[in-house]
Amino acid sequence: MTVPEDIYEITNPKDISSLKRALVNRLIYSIGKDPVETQERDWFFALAYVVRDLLTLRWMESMRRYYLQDAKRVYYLSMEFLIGRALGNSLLNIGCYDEFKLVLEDVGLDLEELAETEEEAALGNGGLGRLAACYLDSLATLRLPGFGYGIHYDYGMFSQRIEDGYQIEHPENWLRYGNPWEFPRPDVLYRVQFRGHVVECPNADGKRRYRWIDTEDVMAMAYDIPVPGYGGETVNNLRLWAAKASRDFELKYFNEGNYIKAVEEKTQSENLSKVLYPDDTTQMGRELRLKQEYFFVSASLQDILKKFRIDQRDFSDLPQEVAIQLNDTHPSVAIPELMRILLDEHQVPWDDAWAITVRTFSYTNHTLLPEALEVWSVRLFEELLPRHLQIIYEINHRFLTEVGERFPGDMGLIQRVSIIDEERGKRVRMAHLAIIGSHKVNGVAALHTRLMRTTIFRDFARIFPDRFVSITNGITPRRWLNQANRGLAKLITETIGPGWVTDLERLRQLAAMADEAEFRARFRAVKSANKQHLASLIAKRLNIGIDPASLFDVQIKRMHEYKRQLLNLLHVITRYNRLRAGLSQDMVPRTVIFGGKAAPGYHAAKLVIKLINDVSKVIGRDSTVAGLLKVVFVPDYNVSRAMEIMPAVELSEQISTAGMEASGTGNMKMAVNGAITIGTLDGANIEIREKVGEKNIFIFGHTAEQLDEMRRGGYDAWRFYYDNEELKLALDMISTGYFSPDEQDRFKPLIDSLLREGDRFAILADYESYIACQEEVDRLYLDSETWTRKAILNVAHSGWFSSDRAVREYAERIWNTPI
Ligand code: B1H
Repeated sequence: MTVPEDIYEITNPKDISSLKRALVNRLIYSIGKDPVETQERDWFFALAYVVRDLLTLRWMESMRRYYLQDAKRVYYLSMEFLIGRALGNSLLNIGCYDEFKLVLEDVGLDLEELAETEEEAALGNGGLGRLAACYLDSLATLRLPGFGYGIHYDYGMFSQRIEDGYQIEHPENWLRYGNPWEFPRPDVLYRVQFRGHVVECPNADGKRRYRWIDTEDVMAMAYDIPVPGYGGETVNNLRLWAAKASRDFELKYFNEGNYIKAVEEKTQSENLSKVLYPDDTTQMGRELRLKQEYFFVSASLQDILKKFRIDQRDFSDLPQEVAIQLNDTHPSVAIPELMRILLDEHQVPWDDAWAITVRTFSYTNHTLLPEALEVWSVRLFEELLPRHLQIIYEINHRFLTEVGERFPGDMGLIQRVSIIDEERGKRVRMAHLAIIGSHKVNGVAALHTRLMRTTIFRDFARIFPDRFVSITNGITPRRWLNQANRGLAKLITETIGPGWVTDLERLRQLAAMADEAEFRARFRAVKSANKQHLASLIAKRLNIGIDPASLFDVQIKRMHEYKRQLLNLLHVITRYNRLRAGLSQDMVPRTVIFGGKAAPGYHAAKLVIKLINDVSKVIGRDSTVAGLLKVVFVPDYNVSRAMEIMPAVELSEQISTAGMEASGTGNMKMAVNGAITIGTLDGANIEIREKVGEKNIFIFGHTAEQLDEMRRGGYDAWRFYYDNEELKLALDMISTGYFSPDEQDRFKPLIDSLLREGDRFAILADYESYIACQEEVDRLYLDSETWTRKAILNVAHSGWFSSDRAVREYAERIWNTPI
């Protein structure tokens, strides 16, 4: 049916009075509140519904367009989508921000304030989840038919409170008041099987056929969240699955007359999508996690194949019509699942099924850290997914046979590349499965990809030389510059026009402006206003006063040993000692800001949070350094906090142990917001240096190769300790309770890990050059014109880090859906 245009409530989204009517209508008819007695949250929901309505029309148009174009679809499968708040982003993307601001003023409300009432969708841990959200934004902006699939967690990332300096985790019930952006789709429901067993039954044609029976099933119900591209033309979809009990349980127990038991079991199976695992870059190997993985993969594949109209089409067309990107190995059970569907449900011969599968899937690796690589015990796999284990064995058998033929006599090779790790009690190595079952495997920065090919996946790079590619991560300029930093966005637009929002390389035109004193002054004024704004937020929320004129030195990211927040603290303590020794000449007043969550079971990381807070307390109470040094830990770092902090950063701390941070993306956000990086030659820092120029970045520390060599020669932690008096002093202060007089050996475990347990993250080895580099930072900051010039050049040369560039590369080099 066709809908007459004049029936739409808002015919012109620039027409303030029709927007206002729509808003009040939503308030009355959707929320059920009288406008004369309405709370801020009601207005937020009313507004969100109006915006969603505007998105929905465009969303339907986009879907129709894709259908008519019969375009190849891209599906991004991810356990995490760290979306953040949606209101401001949606308004800016559809170009109605100012209009709605006026409408709200009309009813006595402030849009920015109202936006704060939105609960953020924190369905992710950190970089990996935020990357997925940035890529959805770029897919829509580039008008690509790209769809996210993930899990509709009831509880996303925990919220962090700090009590007595310690992290306390609190569950974050983000759906408490409902999610105004999502459409529940009770009619989009798929059955997902677990457990049971496999039987072999001969087919009519005499071929063997396998059936997976007597399973315990859970239903997956869809929730759709619209994803608006910039300009508002295209709106794509993120589909998240929630677990619903299947009716089987109920019938079984009801028949036995056990009503309570039936309801209990129902709750149990619905627990599957209850909570996000908060274990960034570590694998926990828990049964529920594997269930979550298969649950959303199974539902997504059923949905993808339904849209492909599987019953009317030839499977061999699948790779021309569909590309599926696996965001790390978390969804890699999709590979045996597609095989199972093709083999068991559609009787496709193995070789054909395998060719289709490999051409359809591609896999992004996000880390080389051994503790993050997913492995599942064969026993658990067999229990939960017996048919998949069989298929994995068959994939492995065929693969190893081929390898044996190509590299005869190399038994070590066979063992090393096998999907099954036989050494530590038989485990399924998901990365091996993902590599073997994908036509492309990508790393997320140049160094990361190189190390992937030469270290952990060296054997695979030999077997599949063309399979490994590098696609450096990117960030969306819509959220991270246009929305988060309105002041800088305005200055940029006034200078080079608005085109940069969808073509970030245009920022290069700012390079020439770096030499103009007037532009530098305006740029400095923007940064200064952003710093003042952050200072006022910190004053309001934490009751801490910081000096907006001091250098804002910022490390915000997950708490992890490899990210080396402890190295940053060693600099802070050294600086403190120098100031107290009266060495304050040439030293710039600094505010050192930390923010980040630690995995709840990660004791070392949690202890570092406590140390930051203890150091902050001691320094804060010492009047001799007042106005010269301050340490602030910002609690509950999340996407919203990031958007507040990024614009105010002057010094971006990217100080991971070389070779350990796959890419980093906060580094890009800060550079494009006019911060200067202090960092190691790690992850995307290397490419940031390449783009912004080595004169405009502070690089220190050992390279990955140097560390490797040092380790092979035997790493002598004590030598660094005895050779550097300032380092020795800082370490002794920590380990002897200078910052924790109430519990003197509180931090001894941290120091032991450095001195007695080999300093896995080379903090001691990099201390000296870090301190020297920080001295250079001070020198440069004293010359504010030169500092500003370099900061502008950082903005001007960060255009390449747009997620639009990254997504284009995926489209061209992996998905074969060029733009
Ligand atoms: C990254 C993860 C990750 N790498 C396991 N790996 C997780 C692994 O809950 N889990 O099981 C969660 C997350 N996350 C990050 O990905 C890298 O450390 C960053 O360097 C990188 O920028 C980011 C995006 O590629």
